[in-house]
Amino acid sequence: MGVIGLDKIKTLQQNPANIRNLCILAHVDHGKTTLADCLVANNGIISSRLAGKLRYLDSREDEQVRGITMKSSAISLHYSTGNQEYLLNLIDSPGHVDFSSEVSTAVRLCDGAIVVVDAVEGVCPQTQVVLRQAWLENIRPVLVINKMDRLIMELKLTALEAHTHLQKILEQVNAVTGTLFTSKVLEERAEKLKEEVNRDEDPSGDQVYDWSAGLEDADDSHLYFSPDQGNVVFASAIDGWGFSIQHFAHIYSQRMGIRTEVLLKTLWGDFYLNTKIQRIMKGAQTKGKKPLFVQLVLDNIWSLYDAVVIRRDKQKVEKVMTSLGIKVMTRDLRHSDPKVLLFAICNQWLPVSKAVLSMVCEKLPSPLEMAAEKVEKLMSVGTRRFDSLPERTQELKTAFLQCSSGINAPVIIFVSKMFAVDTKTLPQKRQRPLNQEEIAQRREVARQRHAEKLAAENLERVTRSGSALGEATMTSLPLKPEEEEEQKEVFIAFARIYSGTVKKGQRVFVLGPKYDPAQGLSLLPEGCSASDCIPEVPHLSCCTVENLYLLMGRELEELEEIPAGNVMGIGGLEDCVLKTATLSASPACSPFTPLNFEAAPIVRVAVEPKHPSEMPKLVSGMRLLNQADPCAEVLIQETGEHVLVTAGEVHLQRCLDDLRERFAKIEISVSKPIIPFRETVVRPPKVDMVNEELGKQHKVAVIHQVKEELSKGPSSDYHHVDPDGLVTLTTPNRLATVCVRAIPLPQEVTVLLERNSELIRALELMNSSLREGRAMDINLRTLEAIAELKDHLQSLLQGRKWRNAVERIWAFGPRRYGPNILLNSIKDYSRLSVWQCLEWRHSNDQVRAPASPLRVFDNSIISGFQLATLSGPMCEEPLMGVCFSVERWDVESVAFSQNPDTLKEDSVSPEALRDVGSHGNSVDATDPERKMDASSVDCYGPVSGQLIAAMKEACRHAFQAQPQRLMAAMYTCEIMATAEVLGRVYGVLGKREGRVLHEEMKEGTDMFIITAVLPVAESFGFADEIRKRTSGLASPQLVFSHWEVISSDPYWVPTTEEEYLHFGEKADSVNQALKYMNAVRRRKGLFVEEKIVEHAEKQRTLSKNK
Ligand SMILES: Nc1nc2c(ncn2[C@@H]2O[C@H](COP(=O)(O)OP(=O)(O)OP(=O)(O)O)[C@@H](O)[C@H]2O)c(=O)[nH]1
Ligand SMILES: [Mg+2]
Repeated sequence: MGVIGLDKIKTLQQNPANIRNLCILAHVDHGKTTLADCLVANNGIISSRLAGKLRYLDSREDEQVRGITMKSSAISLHYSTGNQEYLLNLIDSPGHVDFSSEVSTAVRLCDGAIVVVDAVEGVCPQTQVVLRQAWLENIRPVLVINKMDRLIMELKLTALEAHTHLQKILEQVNAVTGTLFTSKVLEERAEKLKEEVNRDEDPSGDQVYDWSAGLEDADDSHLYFSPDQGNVVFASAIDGWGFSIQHFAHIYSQRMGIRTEVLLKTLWGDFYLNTKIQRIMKGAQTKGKKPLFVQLVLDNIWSLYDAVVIRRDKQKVEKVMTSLGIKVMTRDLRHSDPKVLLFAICNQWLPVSKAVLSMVCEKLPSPLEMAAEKVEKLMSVGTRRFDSLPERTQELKTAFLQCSSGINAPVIIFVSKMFAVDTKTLPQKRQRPLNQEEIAQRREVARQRHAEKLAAENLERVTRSGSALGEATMTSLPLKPEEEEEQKEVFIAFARIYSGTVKKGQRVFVLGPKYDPAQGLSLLPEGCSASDCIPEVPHLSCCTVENLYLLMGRELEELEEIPAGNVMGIGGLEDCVLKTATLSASPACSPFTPLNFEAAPIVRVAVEPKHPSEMPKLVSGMRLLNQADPCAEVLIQETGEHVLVTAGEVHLQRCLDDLRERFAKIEISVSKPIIPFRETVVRPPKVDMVNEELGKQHKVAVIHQVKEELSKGPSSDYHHVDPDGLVTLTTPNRLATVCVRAIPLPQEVTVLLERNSELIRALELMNSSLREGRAMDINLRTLEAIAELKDHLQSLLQGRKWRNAVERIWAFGPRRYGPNILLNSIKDYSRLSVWQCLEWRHSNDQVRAPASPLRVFDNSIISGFQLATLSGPMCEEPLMGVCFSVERWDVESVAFSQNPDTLKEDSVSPEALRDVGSHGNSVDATDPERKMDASSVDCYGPVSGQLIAAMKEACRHAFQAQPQRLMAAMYTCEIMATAEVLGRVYGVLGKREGRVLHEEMKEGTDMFIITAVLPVAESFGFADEIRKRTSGLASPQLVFSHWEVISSDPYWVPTTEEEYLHFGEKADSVNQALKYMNAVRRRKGLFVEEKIVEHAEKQRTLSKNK
């Protein structure tokens, strides 16, 4: 527990004004955990000699071995400055992209963040990501520029050069926050303007003025990082030093008699000291003078490094030490490694912990200062607006803002993740030092036991009967199950309490993400609590807070109660909380918005136990893993395979290790990663495979041949394919016919749909609630976004082919929000458009669909389309970027009689109604043809079902009638490498089908930054290979970026004369798309057309070379 007692922390927890909840964020390896070590050492939890080497918060073995953090973990620290004492709940987060979900769980619980940037590498991709995450959660950041020693020792910059370099880094960081800020202000301004436009007749005059005024008026001073604002610390965590310019301003104001305020303003910037007139002047750069920062700050550090590490000048070192008033132990002074001496000096002169902690206490907000905007954001889920929530829910906002821990304050807690710990490490199981009383008690128990034993022995000697023995063995038996239990993992919820005081044993409501407070309040009796017996409410359950813990890195301390504003661990929730949850004592509370995850899980593998009998263990292990990881997903596929989906290779490795060693504890075998593909169609190519333009004649020949093949195939009287790709299909009972054509969507449209899938999902939800006549609170912003999406689609879908297409969109798919479109091109069939919710807003009235007999089967067409887009004909992967246009659709009137829905519809033709007999499906027996139809219906099932199948098949055939392509998932990666290894990096990229997008030199260093894209299919082992080939100098991070069409046609066979000449008759050169496609088909157990060995004798000629 360190030097600070638990009691002290308990008292500090009561005073939210002096609590800081913060996390450390950065790109991978920029030194977060090392910095955390220094802060932890300041509390005496670890020795300061080990600070930076131990990486105390990396408590897992694999974290220590690999040297990267994989889980975010929290520790409570104490810091006192002046007469104030603070409690800091510090969360260290991982920087590797694979674990960015852990960052999301950390930022949610914090009010502030320390953003760490490597002084050499500067702003890296993950730095931008974490800055954005901090921004999205409205938490205030401060900056630590770490690894300053590398500027001296590695880059060998002079102090002046280092100053310029640091300025550039600050500019880069501020540019990122600047963009985030501007976009937000402009968005808000645009909103306000819109309102003004509505009110004002002619707003054009002051529009421009208002627009710029928005940016200027908005207070962004707290937002930018600048040393004179006091929110930047320069540090070298490994050497134990760090400072803010405040520190030096205080020193020099005493020494030089300049006021501190003046020094604070001038120490960072273009100022210099004019020694002649003893004044600080502006314009150091133009006059070629040393800026103050270099002269008064950096020069001192540079000369210390020079004396201690570079020249090892003992006398100078001693001189410096006496001038700074520092004493070090002789052991350190004589140590063979100069870094030890350096650490000893720096740690006393400029202790990094003090610099960082005082900045944190001064600049980061306490839980009392939570912004109202943040509360509203947390409480309004999805499309729901804050002001549409029930009044009692809105009142809870004050509870958040007050952060009161009084008895009347409702308990509100958010659990951002569940983490597993070994039961052995729980404080309940840990041995504590005993106090006098306990020792006396134990002594008494031992004495009694001894006496009993003696008595038993005596008894045994006297009676010699078996019964006494039997009893003795019996008493020792019950120990065993306990031992087994010891091995178990328990789940602790990683949580923060926003209001009230939570007590051990308290009952609270668990609000699921879909819980609606309005519904809850109406169903529950007034004033009920979680301990009452309550009626069933959807997405609401109750649980008991069994244990409360203070999180202390590797250890936990048990607490009885925790007041508002603190980060904590809760035990006993594993049965009611899966990954995240909102806990509250009041059913009026609304669930918090879900966490923002930056990376979607993409790498999937199938796992199975080595010994089939251990399947149940694997299943329960996978369940635990799913709960313990915020991002990993566990699925059971229709084929019965157990699939694990992870964010990347490193994450996968960690999940598998966890499964093997902690959760399932069995040997497992793991399939090769399952690589996702998409299927699409493209426009017919203009050139052939040898880049010869396909002339008209050729084209005709090619198409002719292809069409011939097609028509030879499955075409029958149920199914017909036109030469231009229009597919006509009739249901087996011949009652319904659909004509469908597949058209490739322009790429921009696909990207737009893909990016807006959440919005489309919201649109679909609104439509369905409109259709069912349910009232729904619709967020105006969402509606605007939908209208914007519609406009955007309209602007992208131009040309004759797409005339009026946006209005005619019937559905999106698969799953109703995917990147494929179903288009209604039927001449005389009108239906409600997917954009009906937009019109609903204007008319404020239930929109009625135009009457049409076909409406009854509308859903069958949509379902068929959803099925077709979910798995395509190439290798049963989802489709992407395909538009299916339904051009004709006939349903025989007799079909309506088979559909019981018809009765409810008022729009059906009278003829159809007449057909409905008294026995439901039976029809007029006097008509012989009808009779035959009816019997055929019986054997093929209901018409709606047949129509689904027919539509699905029609889509598949229409798809096959176009040139088909596979789409591959692509990663982007940014690789930093020195010039020497650049060639090898290119080599590895080339071998794996990667493509370099651009390459630039990082300013001030000899590093190149290469941005490249790489197919996911080729990425396994990529990071390792790069690291090996470059001797560890370059290490890439892969982030999923987009889907890309693989240009080669998997079904390609040579058709033109040139192609025959070039590729030969067999054309068996490598076809990447075919290779991928066959691999997927093989995995799924589908038929793979393969030539095994065609001309066996030819192989002999090959071996002649040997
Ligand atoms: N030269 C130098 N190296 C440092 C400094 N701080 C940390 N390092 C080294 O940088 C490496 C990474 O440090 P970590 O603290 O593990 O980095 P991290 O940001 O926690 O990394 P992840 O958690 O994996 O994202 C280690 O080898 C440290 O020794 C520093 O100030 N100077
Ligand atoms: Mg770390």
